Amino acid sequence: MSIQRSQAMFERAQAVIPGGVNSPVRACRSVGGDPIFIAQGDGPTITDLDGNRYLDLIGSWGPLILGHGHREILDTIAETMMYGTTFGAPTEVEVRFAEKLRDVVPSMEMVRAVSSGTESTMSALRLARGYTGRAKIIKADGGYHGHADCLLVSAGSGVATLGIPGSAGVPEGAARDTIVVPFNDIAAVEIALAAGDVAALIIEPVCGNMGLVEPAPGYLEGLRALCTKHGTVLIFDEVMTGFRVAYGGAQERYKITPDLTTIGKVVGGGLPAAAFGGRADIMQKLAPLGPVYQAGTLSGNPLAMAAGLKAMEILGRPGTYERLEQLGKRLGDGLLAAAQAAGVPAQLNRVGSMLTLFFCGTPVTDYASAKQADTARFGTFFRKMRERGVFLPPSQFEAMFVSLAHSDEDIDAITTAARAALVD
Ligand code: HOZ
Repeated sequence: MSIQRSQAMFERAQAVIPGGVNSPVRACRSVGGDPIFIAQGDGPTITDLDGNRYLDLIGSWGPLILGHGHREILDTIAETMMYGTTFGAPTEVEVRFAEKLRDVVPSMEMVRAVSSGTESTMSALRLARGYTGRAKIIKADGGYHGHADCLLVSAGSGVATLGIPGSAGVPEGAARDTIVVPFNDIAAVEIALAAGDVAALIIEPVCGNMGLVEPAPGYLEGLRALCTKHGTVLIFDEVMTGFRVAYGGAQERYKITPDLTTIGKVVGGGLPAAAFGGRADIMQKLAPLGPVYQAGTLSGNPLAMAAGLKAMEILGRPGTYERLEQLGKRLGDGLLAAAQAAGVPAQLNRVGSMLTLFFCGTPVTDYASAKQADTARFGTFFRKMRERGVFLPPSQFEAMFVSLAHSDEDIDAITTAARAALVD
């Protein structure tokens, strides 16, 4: 397989874009080899500049739960754009988007739309601090909530992928009020909350940014009870899990009601949209009603709202999440069987259509155990899968995403490729 055109484009890109990419993990540094440049997406596949076609398990890191180029989404965008692309003034579609979110995720009594997951978590934290009058926040070791200063502490995703402890440029003061606890360790949260001075606990209810890690039974219930006891705002970061692990996200799947929710990816239907929302008494602290400032020129952008609303409508059709569960299970079972057949130590963590194959012999329940995985083996696996026409996330510490556009045959082709990649 030749990737000559991608390589030439990567050369050009590096002259004008730092590292040649607009988001670091895409550079494929931790897995070795050059990135491919994408020319086109179609259903479950993407095609690169050299004409190579791949079964895609990134799905733009989660948003494309319907696959690439879904006809109804494209038609919606085309129809909407004929009326204009942005106004910086309210539109009806924003109201319908917020109403839909509230209907599907009832804890989001009020909603504000933003343009990215990072904006949603950053804004939710400021709101929680403004509401409580407290400064401290708690996050999980290896939890990733976008790249706001106070959240780039022991963060997962790209920071974990590149093996760096945090980020230069984050002032000491911005990180001083961030308390880090191990995921799935309720006792650590209890200790951190004891002084009663924590504004918010922000958590991915299913971690997706240290690879996929499921909450232990009782963990989310424990967080809910402790936050209520200490007057701390419980924020579920459902940017990855929203409309993914269930229609109503992880909070529906695990039956836990957070105070605030941040959501993104799927809710933009492939365009840049995200939102945060929650208890009306907290949300009413936002300007112009309250003293907490938050704003954005492209917030509630009509194209993104319309695409997201259409995606949410399509996902509400009968059988959607059963099908995603079947596909996810088929892939997870197939990948684990491939590793077992090859005699490679592996753990398969999966919730619905999100999954990670960790190359290690012991269960992965938090960031410390995720870091036991053999990242060199993952790099080899990534490259061999790409040579066989399967596009995996280029990091051991990210999740694979299955879409409704994948067929059983696609999944079987992926596991067949894995069998070959793991023995060869
Ligand atoms: N690392 C982020 C996902 N967990 C975003 C990656 C990207 O878009 O390149």
